[in-house]
Amino acid sequence: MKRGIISILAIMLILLALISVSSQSAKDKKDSLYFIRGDINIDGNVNINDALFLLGFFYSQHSNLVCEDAADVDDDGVVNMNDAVILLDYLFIGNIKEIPAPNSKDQIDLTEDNLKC
Ligand SMILES: [Ca+2]
Ligand SMILES: [Ca+2]
Ligand SMILES: [Ca+2]
Repeated sequence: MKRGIISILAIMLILLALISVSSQSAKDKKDSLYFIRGDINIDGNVNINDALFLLGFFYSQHSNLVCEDAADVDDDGVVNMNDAVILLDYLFIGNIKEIPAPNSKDQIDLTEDNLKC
């Protein structure tokens, strides 16, 4: 009888552990998936402040990228000056008509890379 209760308790503990692990990985996935490309300062909009934020990241030691994926404006898997140039072109010149997904919260990054977000 006692053994039966211990077995049930053990199974419940294992189930609880599995539930917490799976909800944690779902959360990690969500955090890494949802961003807006070009919204480099993560305020919900893509505008001049994002280009300035990226330039500040390159030229000052004081700013950090919260989401590297959002700063990878051309989605080539690397964050560099070209991303700032493309963002400025998209915003002000218009040769770049659109930047790769995600452009809103209901889209995801369609390409694999080693960037963190
Ligand atoms: Ca922004
Ligand atoms: Ca890039
Ligand atoms: Ca990507």
